[in-house]
Amino acid sequence: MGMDAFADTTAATAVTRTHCPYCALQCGMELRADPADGSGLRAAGWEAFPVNKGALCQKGATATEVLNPAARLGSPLLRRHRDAELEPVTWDEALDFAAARISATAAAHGRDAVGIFGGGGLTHEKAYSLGKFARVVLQTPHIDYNGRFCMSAAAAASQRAFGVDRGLPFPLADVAHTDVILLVGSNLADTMPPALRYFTAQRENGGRLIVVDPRRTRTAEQADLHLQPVPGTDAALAAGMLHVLIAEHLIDEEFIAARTDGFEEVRAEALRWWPERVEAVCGVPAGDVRAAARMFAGAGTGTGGDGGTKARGDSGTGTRAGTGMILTARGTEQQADGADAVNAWINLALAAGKAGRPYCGYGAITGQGNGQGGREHGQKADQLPGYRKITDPAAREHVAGVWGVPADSLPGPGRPAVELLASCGTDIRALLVAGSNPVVSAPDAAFVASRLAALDFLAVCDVVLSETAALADVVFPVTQWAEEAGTMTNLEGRVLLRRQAVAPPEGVRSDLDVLGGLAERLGSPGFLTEPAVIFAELARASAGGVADYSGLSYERLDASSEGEGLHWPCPTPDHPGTPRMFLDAFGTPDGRARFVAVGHEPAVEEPTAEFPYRLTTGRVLAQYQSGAQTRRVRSLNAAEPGSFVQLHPDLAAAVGVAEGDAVRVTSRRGSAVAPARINDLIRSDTVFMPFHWAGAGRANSVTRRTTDPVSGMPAFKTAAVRVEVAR
Ligand SMILES: Nc1nc2c(c(=O)[nH]1)N[C@H]1C(S)=C(S)[C@@H](COP(=O)(O)OP(=O)(O)OC[C@H]3O[C@@H](n4cnc5c(=O)[nH]c(N)nc54)[C@H](O)[C@@H]3O)O[C@H]1N2
Ligand SMILES: Nc1nc2c(c(=O)[nH]1)N[C@H]1C(S)=C(S)[C@@H](COP(=O)(O)OP(=O)(O)OC[C@H]3O[C@@H](n4cnc5c(=O)[nH]c(N)nc54)[C@H](O)[C@@H]3O)O[C@H]1N2
Ligand code: SF4
Ligand SMILES: [Mo]
Repeated sequence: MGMDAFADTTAATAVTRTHCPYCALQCGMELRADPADGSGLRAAGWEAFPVNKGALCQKGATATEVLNPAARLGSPLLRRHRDAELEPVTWDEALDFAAARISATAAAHGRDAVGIFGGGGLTHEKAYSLGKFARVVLQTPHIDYNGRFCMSAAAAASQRAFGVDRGLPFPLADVAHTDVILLVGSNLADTMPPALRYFTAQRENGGRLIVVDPRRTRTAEQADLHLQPVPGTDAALAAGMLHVLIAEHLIDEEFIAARTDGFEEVRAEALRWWPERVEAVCGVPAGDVRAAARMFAGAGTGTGGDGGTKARGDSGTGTRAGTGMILTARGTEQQADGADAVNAWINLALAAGKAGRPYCGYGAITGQGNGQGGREHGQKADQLPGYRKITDPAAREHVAGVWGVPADSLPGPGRPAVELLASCGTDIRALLVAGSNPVVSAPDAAFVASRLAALDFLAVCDVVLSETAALADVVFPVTQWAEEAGTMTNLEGRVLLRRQAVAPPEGVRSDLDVLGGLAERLGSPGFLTEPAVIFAELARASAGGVADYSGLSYERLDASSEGEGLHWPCPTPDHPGTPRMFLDAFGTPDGRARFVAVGHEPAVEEPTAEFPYRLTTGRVLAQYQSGAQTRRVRSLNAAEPGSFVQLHPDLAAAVGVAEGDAVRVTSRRGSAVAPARINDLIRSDTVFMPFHWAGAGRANSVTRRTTDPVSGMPAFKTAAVRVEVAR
């Protein structure tokens, strides 16, 4: 089968089944020609696709608007010298200019002076090619990506505990059959609306939901029990719940002995976290800590213990007695102790024996469209394809063999994202950005913008003129989701084929063509640019790795796309894929899960007299990430036109702010100003801002560059701030 099978650009009545350009749910969608729409296409849910079953959120439903040529870049742009404006140029001129500047930088300052910043929304083919381009063409160690801001803490924690990081080690649909869910720092009602149905089904089946979030979100509204901790104190809360399990003999001694190591040290630490002490640190009433622990263990809630399937809901399937899951997202992970906090939650799941068996386990809810796949195939500073370590001699040998270069020519590990951006303009002199808009989304964004401005050369590949592209010397206008074939791995480790539905507009080329064009000019002709061919090479490069894709191909993915799909690892062409991991053994060398002894570190930046409150940040339903795409969609912009500051009536009264007033939120880094939204859905010592906007309302003007030492994750979700009326 040739490439044409995946590029359906023909009849006006044709329906192309593909996947949403945005989040990690990767909802299946059907695109139909619609001459009335500026993009020529209309999106609808794809009923047979098992994850979203026909549902789309409002972002997915309006995603075709960003295909409209009127919304996007149509030609390469070039800034000829520092004080010049960006002007349209030909592709050859833009590629020649960029290649010349990259060569000049490497000649003057060494190969290490050139860096790449990628994105977790890019297809595998793009992410893999960026990694190969860095190591083979540029021969620089310096490549990292925005996934560092997103999933890195949970990834590091899963590797420590289970030896493997696959966001959900089971299909999302399994949550409907687990008895108790502990959902920590996720507002999935807004961030993955079609996923909510599985949580609703779980409660209809007789299950219980506990939500941990400093805000009473639409997700928390669904919970049987909602705990509202002080931001940044999750590790202490998890230790307190473990304390209760130990004190009340609710731990699973048999499971701990049979399947895990390291409990003794963790037990000793947990004994120091009695519920009243937890209340003092986390602001969660001791009684709620006890109730949550008992509910999670399946004790004292009327659930558990009947030894079989409970069919209490209409669906007749019920939840399985004694099962439970802990799911985390960015609230608990984007902290200065993010990996430790996640391990504290994993410790709780292991102690309760709720892992490594059906309808049990820990999962991280991955965020970006290819957040999972983007961290498997070499776009990360310390990594080679197949989720291999770049420091592992056998991994280097294998991947170098696939690439046809000597293993000792591959550079070593580079710097994690925050450090990479901070070294721009000093030892990094030239940077290529693809698939991220750090001027809006990076922590301490004003500092980051100043570092980018200090570069000798910045090139950006994007669909639109993002705030970051606007700073560039060269902007490459690229094709996006429905205009090209590519593969993605969703939050369940399910590998998906995104099919092309429409021809790209005039003047636009793929990121893959940009890399191919630069490689040729930098003396490495023949760099692959065909997605299906690149995927075949990626599959070979991943063979034998943790994330083994070697049994996958475009043909297999195409054929499997309406069924369960194919979950990695999938090591041979007849392997059925692995929807559920860890049922027999965990991914560590000896197959046993590890308890990780973690303490509770204070949030590093504790409130002071000058900065007495905490800022936490996150998302709203109608905007996506830095907003580069969704701020260009009319209906989404009408729904959420700008930033805001959410604050409790008591805090508003204390600082003299009324509804709608312009509020200034100031930290040691800087200020953001946005209108007040006053309600009692948030703790009275904490304010919340979404991060989707540039300009005065930019939340990341206030956030800090402090990172988690284990994973490099920035502490986006706690900063000490002052709050006042902006005059
Ligand atoms: N609409 C929309 N959907 C998206 C995205 C988007 O930008 N917009 N982005 C996608 C991506 S990349 C991601 S990563 C996901 C993120 O998905 P989520 O993690 O669900 O989103 P957030 O809003 O960042 O954070 C979730 C919650 O964490 C809470 N929180 C803050 N501090 C703490 C804390 O200390 N502890 C705990 N337990 N909770 C805390 C916040 O109040 C917030 O409600 O969403 C994906 N889906
Ligand atoms: N304060 C605060 N800040 C945060 C967070 C938070 O919770 N709070 N969350 C963090 C998280 S989890 C994340 S994931 C980051 C995300 O933040 P960013 O990394 O800025 O992510 P996006 O806005 O999705 O940027 C993607 C860019 O790529 C472009 N694009 C789309 N498709 C393609 C393509 O195929 N090729 C190329 N070259 N470009 C394309 C889009 O137009 C857009 O400009 O933000 C982080 N920042
Ligand atoms: S939930 Fe995520 S994947 Fe599904 S339609 Fe919305 S943005 Fe797209
Ligand atoms: Mo993310």
